[in-house]
Formats: sequence, C-alpha cells, structure tokens
Amino acid sequence: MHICSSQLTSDDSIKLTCDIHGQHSDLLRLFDYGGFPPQANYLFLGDYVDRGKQSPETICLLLAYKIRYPENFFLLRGNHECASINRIYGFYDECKRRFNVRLWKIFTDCFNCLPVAARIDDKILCMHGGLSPDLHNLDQIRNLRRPTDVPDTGLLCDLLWSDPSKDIQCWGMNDKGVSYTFGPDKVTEFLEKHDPDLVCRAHQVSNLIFSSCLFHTYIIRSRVHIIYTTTCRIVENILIGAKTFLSFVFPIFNSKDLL
Ligand SMILES: [Mn+2]
Repeated sequence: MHICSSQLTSDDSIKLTCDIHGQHSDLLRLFDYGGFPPQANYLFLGDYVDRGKQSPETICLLLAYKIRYPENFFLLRGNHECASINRIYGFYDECKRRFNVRLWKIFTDCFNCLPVAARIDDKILCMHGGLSPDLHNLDQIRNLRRPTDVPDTGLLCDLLWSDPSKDIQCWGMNDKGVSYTFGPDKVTEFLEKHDPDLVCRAHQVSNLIFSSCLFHTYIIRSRVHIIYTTTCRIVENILIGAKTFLSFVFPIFNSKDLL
C-alpha cells in the first residue's frame, strides 16, 4: 500500500472498513469477526467520529492500534475528521460534555495530519469520498501538505467528499452542497489513465449489489477482504449476515463494471 506515507509490504491480506462513526461496541464486534490486530491487517477509510455515542473511545482505540502496529494498521481521513464538521455532528459536544474542549482541539490537530488516500498493491486506490476534477496525477495526492484543515473546494475536499453517480456523465452537482458527483465515464477514464484496477471508497450506504461476482473474484485474487460498517441499523444487518456481509456494501466501481 502506497501513497501518503502508508506502506504495507506484507503478503498478508488486508481488511478494509470505514464509517465507524463513534460506535465503539460495533468496532469491537468488527474486530471480533475480522480478528483483533495484529491477527489481521486493517485499512480504515475514515469517519471515526460523530453520530455515535462513543467517538472518543472509538478514535482512541484506533489510534492506539496505529501506534502499536504501524505497519499493519492504517487510518485514512474522512470528511468527519474535520473541525468544522465534527463541531456540529456530535464529536465536539461529546468531548465537551464528557471531557473538555481542549481534548477536541487536540483531536483536531491529530485529524489534520491523517493521510487521505492509499494504494494497495498498486491496484486499488482507496479514499473516503472519491475522485476530483483537479486530480490529474497521483503525485498530487502524495504532495498534499500536512497538517492541513479540509478546504471548502479543491483536490483534498473532493477526495473526502465527492460521490459517484451512475446517472450522470462527467461531473455533477453534489446534493450535500460540497464537492461534486462523478459519472461512470470519469471512473473509467481515471482507471485507464492511472492504471489501478479499482477505486474503493466509503462515505455512503449503498443497497446496490454492484457486480458483486466480478468484485469477489478480484478480491480473492488480490488477497483483500472488505468489512463494512456504517451507522446503526445497517451494522446490525451486516454483522448478523456474517460471512456474506462483505464485498458489495459500498459503491465500488471497476472498469468492467462500467463498460
Ligand atoms: Mn463521510
């Protein structure tokens, strides 16, 4: 795995997951299923805080694993790892109520240092949000200066905020009022130009089974497993579904899917 200082050289598989959103007990269940580090390697695709009831416990456990197993455990930044967002959506209030505002500020400084994208085996490009009209060269991601806040527009903003849409061509407006949506043509263009096989992202719940057979084949070949969690009810369904819960829950595009 490569990009933004994250490197995983092990031949072992890596489990991908995201959007824990302060649900500490679900994080523990996830590890219970997938293996507690360092039994398994993990790449988290962001959104650790807000919405749930135990954001400090969630992010502290994840950071502790990062410190303890730096080559087996990777954390990317989500759009909620940003002061202007988690000031509103729960993390600030929880820190203030249970601890103090200073703690929230310390986490803000920490979040400003998180990497925003990772590449697995040069084949799978991972980020929280999606593509950007400003992304012409993967070196641009490597060259993003950190620590940094998340700007309102531009490459870093898009990597954390953009969403795919099957219904548009090119770039479109995003209902969230931030960043863009991008069509299948933009994904195909990106994959052909930059040579990953897959763009893997988080940030949305998808009920679509999106060419899951193709994806499964790819997963097995690449020794990658996907674990997905998201807010509340979905987590129940997914985790109860146990071994079939993987592989199609977040929108995943590859070039075969999109032709
Ligand atoms: Mn998100």
